[in-house]
Amino acid sequence: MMKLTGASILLAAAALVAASQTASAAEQASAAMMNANGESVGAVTLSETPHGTLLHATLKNLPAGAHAFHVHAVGVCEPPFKSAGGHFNPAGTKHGITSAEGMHVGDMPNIHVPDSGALEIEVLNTQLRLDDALFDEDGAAIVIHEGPDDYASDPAGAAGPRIACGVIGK
Ligand SMILES: [Cu+2]
Ligand SMILES: [Zn+2]
Repeated sequence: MMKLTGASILLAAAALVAASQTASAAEQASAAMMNANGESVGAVTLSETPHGTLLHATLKNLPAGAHAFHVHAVGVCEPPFKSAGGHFNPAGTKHGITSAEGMHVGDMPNIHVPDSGALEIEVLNTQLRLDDALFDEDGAAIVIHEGPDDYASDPAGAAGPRIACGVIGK
């Protein structure tokens, strides 16, 4: 007959906790979004899945209309956010969801902000991983532009100035 001592029960409990931590250790990251005045415009959480990375954006205080929504290559958000560099593009391809020579890993569909200025969306970026390429020495950022991405113009979709930025951090 097996005898469970207090110590073995504790060990079993510790193993269960370790297992559940592994299960939920799916990589996660987030970005606090701010506009050029340094005001919060919400946040984006990023969760790696077996099929890419799910971005969940809860946004506010944005101008109504269509705006480009990208992952940029540098994790520095200093207005006017040129500091965030170009689109995250580890494979050295061209820009654009509709471009045959595209697309960048950082390219994603436009967001459409209603008159309230608030929007909650989820988008799956099937190419993005929360790996060492994203979290390289200079980091990465989420950027929202004044205009929509035309999904074709290299290198940035002719989306105009950058109106919000958030450094992606774990
Ligand atoms: Cu951009
Ligand atoms: Zn791009």
